[in-house]
Amino acid sequence: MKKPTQHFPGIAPIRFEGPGTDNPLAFRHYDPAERFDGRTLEEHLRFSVAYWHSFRGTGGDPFGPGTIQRPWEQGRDPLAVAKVRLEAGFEFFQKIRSPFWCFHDRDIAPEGATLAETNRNLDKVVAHAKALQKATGVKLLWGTANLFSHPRYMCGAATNPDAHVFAYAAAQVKKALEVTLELGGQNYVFWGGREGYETLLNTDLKREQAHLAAFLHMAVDYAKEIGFKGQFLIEPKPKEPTKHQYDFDVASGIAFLRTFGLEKHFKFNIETNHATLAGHTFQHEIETAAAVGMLGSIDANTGDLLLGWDTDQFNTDVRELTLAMLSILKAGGLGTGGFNFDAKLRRTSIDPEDLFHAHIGGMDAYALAFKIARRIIADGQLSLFVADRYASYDSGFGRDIERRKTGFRQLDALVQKKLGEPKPRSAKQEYLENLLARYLH
Ligand code: XLS
Ligand code: NI
Ligand code: NI
Repeated sequence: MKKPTQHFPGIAPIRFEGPGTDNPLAFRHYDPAERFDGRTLEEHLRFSVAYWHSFRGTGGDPFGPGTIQRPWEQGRDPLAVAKVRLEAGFEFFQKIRSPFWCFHDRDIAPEGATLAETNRNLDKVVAHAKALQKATGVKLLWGTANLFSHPRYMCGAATNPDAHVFAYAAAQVKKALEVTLELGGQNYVFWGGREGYETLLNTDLKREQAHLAAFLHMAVDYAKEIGFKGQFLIEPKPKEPTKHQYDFDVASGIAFLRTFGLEKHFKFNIETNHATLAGHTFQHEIETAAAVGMLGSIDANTGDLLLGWDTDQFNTDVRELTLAMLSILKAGGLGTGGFNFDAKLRRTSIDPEDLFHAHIGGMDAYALAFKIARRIIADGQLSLFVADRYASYDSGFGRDIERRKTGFRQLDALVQKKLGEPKPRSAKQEYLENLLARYLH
């Protein structure tokens, strides 16, 4: 048999060499085989590569075209190129030791002249992807449909004022669900990039939100019909490309899902850079979802604090990731979710090797954060502090408040007859920041 082409010649599968290594193409903290509580780190972290950035990203920005030219992007038949590109992708997933990948329907196969032709193109590439998944053991973390790039979606997909566009988007998601099922996808993501508006002068907000809900109900119904059991995920983002997006953040997502009776079917895919665009920390979004049992998956990246858009950089900020990991571990992990590197190379990082450096940095930072967070939890000092801070609710009238067994009249009597003035107690933020720093360094 002919040996398959090596798209990343000279780069061997990345190995764990430990914190002391000076090999830039080795893991320092991520040892996929290391065991914690009977599971390997690979099973705990469930890393995933985002196909759109790592294999469709060209480095283009609003001021200039792409800078990144991959050797495998050659030939005139877009379907043939799509298949070779996918092979390069799977070689990368294996070499970077990523157990999962994620894609949009339009990332992997070109659109045809009609929806039927587009679907046929997709089927051909999906068959190839299925074979590659089987050969490599790499699995699909989630699938999704691109409902934001094509001009037909310029005014939204499910929230488009034209029902014709809604119908087209429905047909597209129908197919994307079938394809995700075919590839054994463990989740399905809705990111509503153009589900929002630019101005209320031309927009019926109430109707658009109801249409979005109808769309999601149809997706739930169709998944049931075809036997897709993966977890549905909403990926909130406050803006970009649309000025006002309906899935602004986790809190507005919860309100939306509950308003329309969808909360049982959805969890959240939380993206670091989307959290910060909404004016929140990454950890805030995780805690908000976890508090209602709706933490689903993570799109792992970061923004640039000096830039006001989704720069989708690889995140190596161990402090931020440790805080996020603390909240994730406290919530019992991500279940069928994982850490998907929805992150891209800088426009100036044009070598195929840069894909490795980027992912190694991200994976090592998450692995280190995971270990530090576990140490913090095992030590128990932080959680003891918090537990103690709320201890007055553990018994007596505090417990009655939590159980709703008391009211204003009783509490008023209690204060006037017994308790008097509360004694303020320091929240000790600086002490706790120093405590955190001890684990980090
Ligand atoms: C864009 C989103 C997108 C989703 C998938 O900002 O992060 O990449 O993850 O549609
Ligand atoms: Ni994302
Ligand atoms: Ni994003």
